[in-house]
Amino acid sequence: MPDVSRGRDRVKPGKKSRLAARLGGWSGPPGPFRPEFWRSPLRGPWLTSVLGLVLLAGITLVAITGLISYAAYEPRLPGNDTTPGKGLLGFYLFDWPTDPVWLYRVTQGAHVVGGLTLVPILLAKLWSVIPRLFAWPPARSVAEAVERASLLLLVGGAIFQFVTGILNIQLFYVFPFSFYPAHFYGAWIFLAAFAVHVAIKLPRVLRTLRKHGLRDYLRTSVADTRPEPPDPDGLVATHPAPATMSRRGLLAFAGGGSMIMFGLSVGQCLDGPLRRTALLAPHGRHYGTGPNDFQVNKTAASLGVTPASTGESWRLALVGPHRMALSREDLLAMPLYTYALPIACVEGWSTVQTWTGVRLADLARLAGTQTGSAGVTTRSLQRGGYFGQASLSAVQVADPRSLLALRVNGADLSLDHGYPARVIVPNAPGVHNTKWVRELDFTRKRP
Ligand SMILES: Nc1nc2c(c(=O)[nH]1)N[C@H]1C(S)=C(S)[C@@H](COP(=O)(O)O)O[C@H]1N2
Ligand SMILES: [Mo]
Repeated sequence: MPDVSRGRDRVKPGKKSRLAARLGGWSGPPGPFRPEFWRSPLRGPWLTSVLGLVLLAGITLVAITGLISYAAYEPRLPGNDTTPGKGLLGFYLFDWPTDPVWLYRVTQGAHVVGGLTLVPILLAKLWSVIPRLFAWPPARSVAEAVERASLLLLVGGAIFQFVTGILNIQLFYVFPFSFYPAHFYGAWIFLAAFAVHVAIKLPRVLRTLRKHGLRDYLRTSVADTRPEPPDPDGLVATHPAPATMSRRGLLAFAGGGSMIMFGLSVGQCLDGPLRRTALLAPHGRHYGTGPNDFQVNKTAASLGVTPASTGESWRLALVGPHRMALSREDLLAMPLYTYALPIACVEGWSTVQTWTGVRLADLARLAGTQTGSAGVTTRSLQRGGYFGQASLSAVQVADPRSLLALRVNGADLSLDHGYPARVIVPNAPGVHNTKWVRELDFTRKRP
């Protein structure tokens, strides 16, 4: 064991840069900028490698499902996208399918629940490398300066993505910018830095784990816990304190934190009694009564939708080669269809309900468009807010399960669920299921 009783101020400064030497032997700012400040004997390449591998798998999942979510928003259709000039970043976009109906429910649930589950692992990983983040001097060479700058993007990007994502799913819109473009551009900046970081570090991670394996360090008790051998990255403490926790204990702590995050959030993607376990989901429990008792994000009242504007005088405007205005009675007299379809919000929560209404394809035909040729832009009665309008593709309109829903679970829609009529499209993100529809505009040509 190295002598841990030595006072911090008596520690001889380690190898210092020429710059520091020229500064008259100044050994840099005190505290966290000095290697001897960091004394945990647990830090080292093995611990960082294990956490790094878990994070690599988790972030890959969260990144892919996040990019899928952007594609599901159909950003190429008018009005659906608020990122100005996504340009090359949209290279991978594809036509979002209506099958399988549960796909967006699963990918977005995985994105949000996965992100929450990774928080303790991310914090543990940052803790394991924190001496590196304070390394002084900031750089000894140009290459090192580039590496430090990329770390700034990596760590800053990760924190930015997690913080904006979590604030958003908590409906806590405190940032002074729009979440959607910020999270999208942030994702690409972070992913670029992440890819570089993985390319540089993965060989070392694999070498470390091949050399030590999982077992040796996991078996070690607190009493037998010793620092790893000194490493070129300076993760291992130069002046370690005695262990108060084993590496196994630290991983169990981080992993247990992860399981708690998972356990307290996954319920928002489930229907049935387990939904109540989603204590980390922010949504209140007074949605509506009977058949309408399921999640409401935006209430009618909050968006200026009143019983007066949705009463007898309400008409649905169809815009196309033929224009017409339909009352709710007119719609109820058309052929009605019933499907069980999910609402799956970008915020991760989802629920399957049984919807009854008129096919969008039938309404498109009534407006004079040819079968399968028309996309639609839906417009809501609401005043203000962001999601009063959405564009659906021709494929979405043509799907026989795409409905202008009038009823849910056998009862009329409640005002909060979109009365007199709302859109329900299989596998679409929730935001495209426009409530309080006043107009369906089929004039856009394909797609
Ligand atoms: N007119 C209108 N329709 C809307 C919204 C809205 O804000 N206004 N919110 C959308 C969102 S983001 C989702 S997830 C679904 C379900 O939201 P809800 O729970 O508010 O019904 O409705 C969508 N339809
Ligand atoms: Mo949503």
